[in-house]
Amino acid sequence: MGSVTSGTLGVRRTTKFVVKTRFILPALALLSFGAAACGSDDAITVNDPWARSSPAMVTMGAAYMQIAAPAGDTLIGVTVPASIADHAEIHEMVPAAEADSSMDMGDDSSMEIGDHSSMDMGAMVMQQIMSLDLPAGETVELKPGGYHVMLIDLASPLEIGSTFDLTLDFETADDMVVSVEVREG
Ligand SMILES: [Cu+2]
Repeated sequence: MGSVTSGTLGVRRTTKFVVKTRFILPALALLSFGAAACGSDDAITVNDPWARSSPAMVTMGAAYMQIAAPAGDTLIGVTVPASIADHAEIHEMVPAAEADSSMDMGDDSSMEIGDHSSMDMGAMVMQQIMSLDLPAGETVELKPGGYHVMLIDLASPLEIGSTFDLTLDFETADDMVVSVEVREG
């Protein structure tokens, strides 16, 4: 959980590309044995971090990105400078019916037909999750309508073209600071 300066990401990405190209054949050979031995290839990569611009009266913001952890990891926290927002949370989108339900685990007979109109098909609500699993070999996408980083109590509106730092806290890997670009939502 050491700190990483914000300039590191771009350098790391460039380096990774070169390494990957040069060692692609040995890497494939290793993969055929089901083992990835090259430590530098295990580095987590974060692509295209961006945030929606926020209207003047809105106090919450959302940030998105794609995260790949070749060796597998877990995102366990996100922090944002106080000059941007009070704090940040990891959120997921779930069907409203699921979020509201009182743990009625799929017992069909208990479904009362015509009882009420709470079954809003398609309605989604967001809720906080304490961690986001990053399975090995997969790219986890944070995007509108899915997982996202919620910025709570914005200090000021997020303006198009501005950038801010987000620190990603991983269970295994070192913290990573990414520069988030504000774009039109
Ligand atoms: Cu949210």
